[in-house]
Amino acid sequence: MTVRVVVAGAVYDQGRLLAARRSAPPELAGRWELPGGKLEPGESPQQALVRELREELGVETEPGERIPGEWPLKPGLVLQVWTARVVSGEPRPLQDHDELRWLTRHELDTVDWLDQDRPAVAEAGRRLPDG
Ligand code: DCM
Repeated sequence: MTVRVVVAGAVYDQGRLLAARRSAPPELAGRWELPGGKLEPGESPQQALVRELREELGVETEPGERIPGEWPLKPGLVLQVWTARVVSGEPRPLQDHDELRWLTRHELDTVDWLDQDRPAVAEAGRRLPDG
């Protein structure tokens, strides 16, 4: 079976990490994630991330580094995470999400993250300032 990659962004701005609450599908709705989506054929993970964040949030972003690790989502689908920063626009929940929050390091546990995102969120949190 070919394994498809879902790429998600640990999007930083001013010492905070962006969390997005899913509105669909029903089994994921209400849970929080690092926004992203599936790679299209021929795309690099960074290209897919920039496209997904543009489609879902209406912002232009610049990918940074890969957060080490790869997490299974369901058979045939794995999650990879890259850091990114917003270079233009203000994120808005345009599709797939109904709320966005910018979280400081100390606020990371205040939302109900999808289980499969938790290791990446923990790793992303270590890159946030202490303050
Ligand atoms: N997904 C996830 N965690 C993320 C991003 C996506 O578990 N940070 C899952 C939800 C879907 C699949 O990946 O099952 C594809 O995502 P989307 O529907 O956003 O394209």
